Amino acid sequence: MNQTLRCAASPSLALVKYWGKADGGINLPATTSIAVTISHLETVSQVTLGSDRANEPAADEVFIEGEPQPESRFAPFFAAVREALREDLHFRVESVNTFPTGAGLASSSSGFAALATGCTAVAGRRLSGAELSALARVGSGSAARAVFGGFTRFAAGASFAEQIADENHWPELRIVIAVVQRGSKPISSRDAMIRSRDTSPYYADWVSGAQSLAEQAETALVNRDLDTLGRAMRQSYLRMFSTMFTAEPPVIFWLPESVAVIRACEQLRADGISAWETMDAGPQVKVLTTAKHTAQVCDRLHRENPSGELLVVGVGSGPRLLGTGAATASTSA
Ligand code: 2P0
Repeated sequence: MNQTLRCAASPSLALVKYWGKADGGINLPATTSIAVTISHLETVSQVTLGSDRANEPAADEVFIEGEPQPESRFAPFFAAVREALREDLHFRVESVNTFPTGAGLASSSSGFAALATGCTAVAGRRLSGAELSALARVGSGSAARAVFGGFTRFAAGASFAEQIADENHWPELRIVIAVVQRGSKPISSRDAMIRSRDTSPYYADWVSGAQSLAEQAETALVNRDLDTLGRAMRQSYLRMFSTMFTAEPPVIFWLPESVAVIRACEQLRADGISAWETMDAGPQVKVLTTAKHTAQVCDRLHRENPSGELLVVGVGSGPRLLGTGAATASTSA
């Protein structure tokens, strides 16, 4: 009988961005990123273990929201799983997201964090946090961070991310996600990242300035200093986008509604409310604030875009194993 289990993981939202890859390995970051794992949004993956024995699937299969995924996207990851486990195992995976897929809400981070955790657990194995992070990284760079709860650092050139502080470090922190458009983005973040590196005249400056922003952000978040963190965040996302705007051809994920949210955050700050926005490879805007100001932030953003959806989340935990299917990980050999 096949063994099956389910694993849930939440996305890693970069406060200071990973944008660009270093040479020498798969998804090694060119820039240090600082991130928070967010609560409530999750990828839930059901992982079924096959093997090289007869009558069991010999190939890996992945379905997201019921759609079969191209083998090439997952092949390096499954090869890394087999290498880490030193076993010729194969997996069937069915994943669903509790949030829009491929719309710049970091579904690849939660997706590969859930997969790395689920594939190793279903094989009855437990890796260290660093090993799990390195494995998830092969699937997607940002997933290296999502195997941890709380706050993380993924240093330039490193093969795994590390936790800076756990999910209890900053309980008042809230993230208001303004979903300005659902649906997939016109270009994948991976391709946009490659194009920025290969064609933007600003890419080298982006990389050389990133370390200082990461250090400022890390100190600020250790001190729970939202305004200092916010200023480093703002520089990070705007510099990242400057490499996209100046790529050839340019990559423009922003929509008019995204800009309206950015303007609304400026207004909130002018009114004395700490609300600091960031954006990723998509049109959604994520606004960091505190529990005390969340209602005012939501009111202001709702007035700006009455038809837009707002999600309020906090700091989340790392991946968790859910109920099992036909058998549990502990029953495996
Ligand atoms: C981040 N992003 O730090 C940055 C900021 C989007 C903008 O990591 O090629 O899907 O799989 O390593 O992780 C999104 O890119 O890229 C991302 P790959 P990934 O979260």
